[in-house]
This record gives sequence, structure tokens and C-alpha cells, in this order.
Amino acid sequence: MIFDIDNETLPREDLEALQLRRLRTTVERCYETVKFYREAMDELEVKPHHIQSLADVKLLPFTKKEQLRDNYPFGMFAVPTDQVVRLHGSSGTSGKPVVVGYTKRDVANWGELGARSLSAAGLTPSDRLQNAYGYGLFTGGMGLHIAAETLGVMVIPMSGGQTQKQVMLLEDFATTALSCTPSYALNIAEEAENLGIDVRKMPLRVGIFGAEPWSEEMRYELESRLGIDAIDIYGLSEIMGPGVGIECIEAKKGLHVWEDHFLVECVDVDTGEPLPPGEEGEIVITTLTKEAFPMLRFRTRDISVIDKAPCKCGRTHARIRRITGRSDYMLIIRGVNVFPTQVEAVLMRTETLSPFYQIEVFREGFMDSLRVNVEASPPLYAKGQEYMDRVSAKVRNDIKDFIGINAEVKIHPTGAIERSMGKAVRVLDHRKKKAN
Ligand code: DLL
Repeated sequence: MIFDIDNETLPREDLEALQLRRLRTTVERCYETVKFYREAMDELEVKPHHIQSLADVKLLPFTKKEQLRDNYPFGMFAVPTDQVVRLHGSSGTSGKPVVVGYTKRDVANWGELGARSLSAAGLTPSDRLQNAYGYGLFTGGMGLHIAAETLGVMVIPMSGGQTQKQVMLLEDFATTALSCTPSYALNIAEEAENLGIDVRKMPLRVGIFGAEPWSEEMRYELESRLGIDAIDIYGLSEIMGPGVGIECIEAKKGLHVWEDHFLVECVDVDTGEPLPPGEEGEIVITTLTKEAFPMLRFRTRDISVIDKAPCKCGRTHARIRRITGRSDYMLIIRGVNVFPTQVEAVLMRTETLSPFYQIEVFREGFMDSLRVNVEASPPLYAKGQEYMDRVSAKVRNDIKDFIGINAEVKIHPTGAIERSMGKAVRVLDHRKKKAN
């Protein structure tokens, strides 16, 4: 069902006219109220009135994550802090988070877009959503929570962790939808199997999975083990949180980005030049309605492709292809670009392996090397070392064939690889930190 039929099916011409109006207002507000934007625009000698068409967005400066950090905590806010009713933070690996503020209207818009997203994933008020994204500064928990409440779905605010209890409540509450990272969903599936509980026989029917890259092969794995439709949801704290985009259940082919609220571009990672539709590059987002934390041309570092072709679901909003990785997580192994999701795809196609893995990168002299750590399924492990060596040689060959790199493949006993409660750590990089 389409939650907001008028806006979600706007003819593209009207949608783009609306985007232009909102873009101009946003740029004016940013210029007038945020010192950082004013200085960055002055430096490029661009003024708000220069924005006459959507293509003029390229005149505006980019905003990078480092610059948000430099303005910690509230330097990027475009409203006085007494109008801010909510703070969230980006999941920074270390140091200070990027702090994002929301006005009352921002929170309400987030709820609306979240409701659109859940509805696109096939949820209706008769569903029950078990929300296993973490609650806290991370936007996942609160984001899905307000999405469900706005759509009128019963939400079970479990947060991440307590995996046995997650399984128990899925059963006891007859939960129909589960939201969490795909890696945590796998963890829940495993826990249920260990408890001898068949989730496929439960009412659970949809998974709302995102916050980390995952492959199409992972989708099949989750769909078959949990007996659900697994839907990809995208978002980032700097822009809003979950619900910037989502797949529709009708097509499951690309994520609709809510273009009346976000202007999305795809640019060349190295040059920053806009790319024609259909070409792969870095997604750049400008917010069109945010009050407290408007964002001009945020470099997401997420690699994707924009597709403006009509979708069979009837929504007119453009789609971005499943995000396979971030430009800063791309490994360059002896000149070959590798995303962890490519390795994931190969591993998942190997039936005797269990889908838990972690990649290590080493540097010896000037050479980078890769070790793929993966778990044997219990039947494979039972067959002994010699048999496992054969499987690891096969996987090594497959990685060479499909990705073009040599990697050591180490098969571990079941349970050896750390289980994720939220975003999985897929890569352990033992090289000295690259200058970036
Ligand atoms: O991960 C927001 C979110 C919560 C999205 C729950 C979906 C569900 P951050 O912690 O700021 O926010 O991380 C944002 O996560 O730039 C991507 O690199 C990655 N990411 C998010 N969704 C996806 C996805 C949340 N569906 C960063 N596929 C983004 C691939 C994703 N990567």
C-alpha cells in the first residue's frame, strides 16, 4: 500500500519543480544561518540566487564528514538549540560523534518518511514490528520506532542483544516484522535453530534490514532461513536516519529515495563531477526540508547507481541500487578493488559454509594480502580437516574467478567468529592506517 499516494506518485515534472522550490529555500536558509555554509559558498563565489535549476546544485560546495566533526557539537545547526527537541549521533568508530539535531517538524517528517518506508515494505497497521535496532544516539532504534508508530503498527522496542529473548518474543507476541541489521538477523536465525525453534512456522513475514552493506546472496539466506521477505532500508544519521530510502516489496529492485525531501546525486568518487544516470559513483545528498540540520551536498561515501526509470509499484521516486559498500571500506588488494560484500557473495554460494565471516588485511613489505575467515557448517566440520581443506581450496578458486584476487581462506569451527548485535565488523585491517 502507498502511504502518501499524492507525494509518492507525483509526476516527475511536478516532483522536480517541488525539489527546486525546496532547494532554493534550503540554500537561502543555510547561507543565512550557518556560518560554515556561508563561508564555503563565499569561497566558491556562489550566492543563493545562483540556484536557478536543479542542475545548479553542482555549484554548491560539498560537505564532508570531517567538516561536521570540526563543528562539533552544534556548529552546523540552523536553528537555536531551544528549538531542537532531539539529538542523535553518527556511529563514529572513535572519538567524537557527529551530532545531529531535529526540530519538532523534523521528527514529524522522519515519522512520515518512516511510515512511507514501512508501508513500501508491505507493512500495515495490523502488523507487529519487533525493533531490534539499537536504541540510543544511533538512529536505528528510534527511527524505526517512530516509523512504526506513525504508520500505526504495534512496535516492540527490543533494541539489539538478548538474542534468546528476541526469539522468545517473536514466538510469544506473534511478531510479523523484524527490524535489525542483516548480520543480527542471521544471529537471531542461528539462535532459534540452536533452540530447536522453527521461525519459518511463525507469523513473521517481513524483515526490514539495513545500516550495513549486504549482498543479494545474504537476502536469499535470510529469506529462506526465516521464511520472510527481506527488504533493504537505507539511511544515515547525517541526513535523517533510517528511511531515506527503501525497497518496495513489489519489485525489491533498488531503494526508492524520498525525493520530495532529499535531492540525490551520483558523483565521481575522485573528481566529484556529477555522473550521468546509470553510472556508478558516490551518492551525494542535499536535504530539502530539514530545519535543524540542513545538509548541502553531503558526500555519503556510499557507492551506488541512480535509476529514474518508472517502478512497477507506481512510485515515481528514483531508486538507488543496493549499496554494496562505502568508498572508504573498499579494499585495494594488489590493484584490484574489493568490497567485503563481493567476498560475502562467494561464501554464501558455498553451501557447506555457514554465513559468518570476517576479512583480515595484512601488509608484508609493499604487498597487501587478504585472509578470509569463515565458519564451517556443522556437517562440514564433522567431515574433518582434509575435506575442509578441499572446500577452502574451492572457495579460494572462486574468489580468484569472481573477484580476481588471491586470498587465503581459513575455515573455522562453528561459533568461532564473533556474532554481531548491530553493525558487523567485516574487516580487520592490520595495515598501518592509510592517509585518507
Ligand atoms: O545506519 C541509519 C540506519 C539505521 C539505516 C537502520 C538503516 C537502518 P549511520 O550509523 O549514520 O546510520 O550509518 C550510515 O551505514 O552511510 C552506509 O554506509 C551504511 N548503510 C546504511 N544503510 C545501508 C544499507 C544508519 N541498506 C551508513 N545498505 C551509511 C548498505 C547501509 N549500507
